[in-house]
Amino acid sequence: MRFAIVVSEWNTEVTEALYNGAKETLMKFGVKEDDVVRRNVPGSFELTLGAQLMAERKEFDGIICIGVVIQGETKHFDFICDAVSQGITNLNIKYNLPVIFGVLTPNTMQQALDRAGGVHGNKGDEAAITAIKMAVLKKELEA
Ligand code: RBF
Repeated sequence: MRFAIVVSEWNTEVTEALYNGAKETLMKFGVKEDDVVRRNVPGSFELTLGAQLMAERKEFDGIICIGVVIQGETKHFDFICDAVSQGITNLNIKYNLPVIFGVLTPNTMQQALDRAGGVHGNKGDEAAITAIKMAVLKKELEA
């Protein structure tokens, strides 16, 4: 299977840890390194278009979107989270393709770090497992 990972460049300390977790988990489950394609976007708001451009290539079994929007640090929190969650939902339906919401929406940077390889694990790993599960489900149901 082949996966795309789209990574937001805001809060890179966290998004890089999420990306590394996602990529390593895909590879742990047998995906080849050459079959994991990464592209960056400037911020989480751009994840929707980044994922759509990947979906248009028709070469991936799933797309993982990674971003971090910290509630306590931006008044734009609701606008960005609403836009990207709705945008990613729409892509799932438009392309009939797993497009995974790997976006953390914590109150503080510490809560983000706790979920990016800290005390609460790495949500990038979970995003990768979700992508694999949904890609397998799609293959089974479309076979
Ligand atoms: N992008 C993020 O991924 N996380 C953020 O916490 C975040 N905060 C932002 C706060 C403000 C005030 C603005 C203007 C943008 C922020 N962005 C953030 C960037 C946003 O996702 C997008 O890249 C820009 O709004 C350009 O479309």
